[in-house]
Amino acid sequence: MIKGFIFDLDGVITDTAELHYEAWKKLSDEMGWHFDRELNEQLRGISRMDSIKVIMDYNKVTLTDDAVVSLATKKNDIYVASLDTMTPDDYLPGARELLTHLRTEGFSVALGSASKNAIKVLEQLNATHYFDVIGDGNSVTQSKPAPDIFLFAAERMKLPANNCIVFEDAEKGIDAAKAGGFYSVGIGPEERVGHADLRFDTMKQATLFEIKSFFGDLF
Ligand code: B16
Ligand code: MG
Repeated sequence: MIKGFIFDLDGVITDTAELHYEAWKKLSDEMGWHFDRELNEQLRGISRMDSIKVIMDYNKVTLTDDAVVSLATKKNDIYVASLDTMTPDDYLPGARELLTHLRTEGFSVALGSASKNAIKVLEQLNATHYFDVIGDGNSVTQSKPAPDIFLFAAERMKLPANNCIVFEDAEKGIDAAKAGGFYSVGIGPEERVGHADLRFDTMKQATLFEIKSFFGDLF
């Protein structure tokens, strides 16, 4: 039986990918590194330190560990400052409606994000009250495609994995949900999240009615 929902943040609740892009672009321009939207796509759902490694590998750059940490921190300072512009108008269309519906129907709801800034993002959106549990980049050490963040969220909700549906926009996020034994809903194109149990192009289509219709007897 489905009793809980676990939501990724960037690409599911809100589109912080654009703000991440602008911050990485600013850092890359300063460093003389190539960085474009295609490369940004590869950073979807992966941690900050894994992200800078992807950018450095692409640019065939090697630096000391301390230098890498300091550059990742610089990017984060740019990103965090840009979050101040985020408001409750910045939910992805359909996300707030689904969260509200889940609350009224009494489901347990958790966040399962790779971001260490998830609490700040939820505060900017005024979304904290929708979540019983917050799992973020500070909750576990192994990032997606390891299932740890979703297992953390389920455990805190006191639910087994097969009582929960994970919402994810990243290929590695769906991999993580499957590895943990969760049901999964992918948000985005077939080539990215086609391996989810159920897929929608956008959150707007992901209504509780559609989800219940698909998972049928599990509700
Ligand atoms: P931070 P999600 C992820 O969020 C982003 O998709 C990814 O691009 C970012 O690198 C990661 O959070 C870490 O974010 O630098 O704020 O800790 O999709 O897991 O909600
Ligand atoms: Mg995401």
